[in-house]
Amino acid sequence: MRGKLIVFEGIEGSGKTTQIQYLRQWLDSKFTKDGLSSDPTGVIVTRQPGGTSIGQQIRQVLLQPSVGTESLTSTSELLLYAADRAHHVERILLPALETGHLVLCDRYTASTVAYQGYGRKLDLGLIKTLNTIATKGLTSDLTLWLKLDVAVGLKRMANRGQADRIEQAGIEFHRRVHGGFAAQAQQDRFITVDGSLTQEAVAEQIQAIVSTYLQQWYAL
Ligand code: T5A
Repeated sequence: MRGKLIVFEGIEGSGKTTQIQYLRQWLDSKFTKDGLSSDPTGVIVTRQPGGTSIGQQIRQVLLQPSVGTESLTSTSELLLYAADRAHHVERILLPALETGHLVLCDRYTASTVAYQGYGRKLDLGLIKTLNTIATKGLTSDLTLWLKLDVAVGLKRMANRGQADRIEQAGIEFHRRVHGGFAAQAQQDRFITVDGSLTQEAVAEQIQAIVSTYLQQWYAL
């Protein structure tokens, strides 16, 4: 059976990385408890950008605060995210899904729509085309949008220390990004999660949503 792709999306500090770890632990214990440890063949956690070794180099160029006196242009930024995605889809996502894995991916195509489309104001039609090329048409089976107020997310990140290049963009940029996620919220299999609650409460919401999908996918 082909695997399934669950994507986590949201603004900076919305809690994606934290929630992926919660979900992974919950899935591991659920599959073991239900005697399904070999079906799916295992949970894989990955991310964009930076889910491959080449992707990590691309991630560094994208997120380091500056390269000498030069800064990336919006178009070079877009193409680097697309390059990371093309490589990651072909090297990690497609092989994992073809061998039946359940994949949890930190960010995917909706981030490019939100950040480069709404945030940088690049052409949404061009982004759609690039996403289709980079993914070879692979779409997520479920996208969880961790919805959070922009100021709260940025405050969480500020508490964590040094900001990366994208985090350093002004609050208006991040508000447009938030609007970009909201604009995608009516899409199929794009589910909104309240990211403002405690970590445990957010994890419970996600487990309830994923449970209904596991029933459809694996008859659990
Ligand atoms: N990007 C990415 C684009 O512009 N275009 C694209 O196409 C793609 C794919 C990637 C950057 O690239 C941009 C978006 C990003 O700017 P990243 O590191 O993957 O960088 O993305 P970030 O969102 O910056 O990831 P972070 O790890 O920094 O944030 P998370 O994963 O959303 O949040 P998390 O879980 O690390 O939590 C952040 C802090 O908040 C706390 C945590 O303990 C942590 O300190 N926290 C909570 N606090 C209170 N209540 C909760 N419920 C909390 N949950 C977490």
